[in-house]
Amino acid sequence: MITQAESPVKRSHNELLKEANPTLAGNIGATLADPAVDRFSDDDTQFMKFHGIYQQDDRDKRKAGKQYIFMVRGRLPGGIVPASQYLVFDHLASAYGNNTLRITTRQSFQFHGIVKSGLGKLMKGINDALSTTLAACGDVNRNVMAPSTPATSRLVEQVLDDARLLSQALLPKTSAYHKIWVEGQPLSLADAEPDFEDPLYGKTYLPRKFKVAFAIPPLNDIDVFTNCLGFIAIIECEKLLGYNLLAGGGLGMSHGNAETFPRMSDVIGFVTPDQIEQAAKAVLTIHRDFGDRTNRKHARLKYILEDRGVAWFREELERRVGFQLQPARPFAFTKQGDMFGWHPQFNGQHFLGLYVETGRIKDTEAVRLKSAVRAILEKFQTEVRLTPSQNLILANVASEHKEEITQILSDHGIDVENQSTVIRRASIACPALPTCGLALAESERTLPDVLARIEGLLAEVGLPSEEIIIRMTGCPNGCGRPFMAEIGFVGRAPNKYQLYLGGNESSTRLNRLFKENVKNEEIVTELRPLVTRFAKERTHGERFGDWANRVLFPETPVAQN
Ligand code: SRM
Ligand code: SF4
Repeated sequence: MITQAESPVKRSHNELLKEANPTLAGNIGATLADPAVDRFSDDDTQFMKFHGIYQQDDRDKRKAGKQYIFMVRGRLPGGIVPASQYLVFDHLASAYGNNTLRITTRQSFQFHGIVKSGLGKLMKGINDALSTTLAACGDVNRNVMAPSTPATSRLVEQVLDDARLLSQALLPKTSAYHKIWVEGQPLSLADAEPDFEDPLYGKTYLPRKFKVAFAIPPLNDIDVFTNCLGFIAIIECEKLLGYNLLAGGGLGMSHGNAETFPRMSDVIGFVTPDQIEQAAKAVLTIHRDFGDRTNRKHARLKYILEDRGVAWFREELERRVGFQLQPARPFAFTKQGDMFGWHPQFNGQHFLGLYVETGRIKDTEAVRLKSAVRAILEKFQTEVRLTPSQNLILANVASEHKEEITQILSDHGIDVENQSTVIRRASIACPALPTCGLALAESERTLPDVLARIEGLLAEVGLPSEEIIIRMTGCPNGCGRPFMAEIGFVGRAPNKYQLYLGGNESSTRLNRLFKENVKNEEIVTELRPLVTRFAKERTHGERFGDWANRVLFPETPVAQN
């Protein structure tokens, strides 16, 4: 078989870069050690992604010339963060970043605003805390998601273990990361090892990023259908029988490029827990061998599924694993989202769900969330869990500590019983401006105000406590998964958004484009006739997304798992 990597067609620049420097070291170590430069070369920024680092600049300050800053993304399978690690991250964010920790939509942390002189120290600090940023970005498997809420099922911990297993099994084996960031070696292009070959990824890794997630029905909090590879836990009589394997999900698209589109994954079959590693490696190598290495916009696994079909994919997967997948088992998702406030766990302990506005853990004058979490962890060594909706869980809390934790939060401006409104708690925003180089419009900085206006509108039409899942992103890459929301705002141009409508509560349906260019200040005017009709026409208990899907797009049904 001729793989894409061997095909004579013109490969993208990234492919040639990886092939020439398969340890992914580039010139990073040497540039890091050179205090005279404030940035890395364009080629090195591609390698740095595999190390979990993005070179950015503060776009608010561009007029005065580019000021380079770095974003560092952690790798935290299932979003689990022991207290000792969290406290290190908290310190590193203040010492070398912009004094915030941002929870990502894949249950990890991002540090923003790091200048080059602090980058090495921050990276060393993360690794000294026995955490890593390796493969948090780049053409490899990314952070593996899994339900982290301790009340989701008694089997949460078992599923988390499987997520950790795959996270480890799919890690690239290059030693360059350790040499540069832990040992401080000034590796340069002269040290390139062109013969190095990763046992799983080969010399050129994947054509594009690869994403894995686990879900435990009936909760689809991790948006399992949006991942390249998904595992839906099948549980009977409190026993994990195995997983339905899904493949080919992904949301990123580009405006005006019909070759790119959001896609929900297909259900391929059922595997037992001892088969997941083999199956995951086989799916990953299908992407490796058949993905488009000529066009990075068309290189995700989802396009292989779209172009070659499920039957071909299943056959190829079975050929690689050497066994037949069992037929998929029945499953049903009914909801997504997080639990807030205090809740009992199955083991007699408790957890506290904390709302984090747009995922940014920070201190403001009124709400000092960053200081509060630090104070709680310093005193009780509480485990932190990050959720896919960018919220935070304090887990495994003993009954006798609940009151004091509630008091510490209250002293920092957080009322545990009344943390936020239903609309805000169900929302997501990506970072967008000023750090994201791809942002076409604001997201994180504008969503709170947009939500306030939508809340006003809902009160006006007599629905003051209606939950609507609203997500906003600064561009169509879809980092905040807007294409699954009941209302999705997708950045089109400065101050302008596409309006998508019709996602559902269980996140099992893509929404549809309703309007192309909506100015930020016209969002409420645009939504008013819709929510007014919804308030009058909805069937009993019908949600806005279901109403919009039924009424606004009656003749173009989309797949619903
Ligand atoms: Fe993303 C690129 C932020 C989840 C699809 N994403 C980016 C970059 C790195 C911009 C860049 O390439 O220069 C953004 C950094 C902004 C900043 O300043 O921090 C960025 N993505 C994020 C995060 C932080 C958003 C958030 O609000 O939390 C999420 C980090 C997750 C993590 O911990 O790994 C994040 N990105 C997602 C998701 C959602 C998911 O995975 O569940 C998606 C859609 C699902 C998918 O992959 O299809 C997503 N990000 C993209 C894409 C489009 C990829 C494509 O197939 O076309 C890009 C652009 C790219 O890769 O070239 C992108
Ligand atoms: Fe940046 Fe676009 Fe992702 Fe938002 S959706 S973080 S603007 S790439």
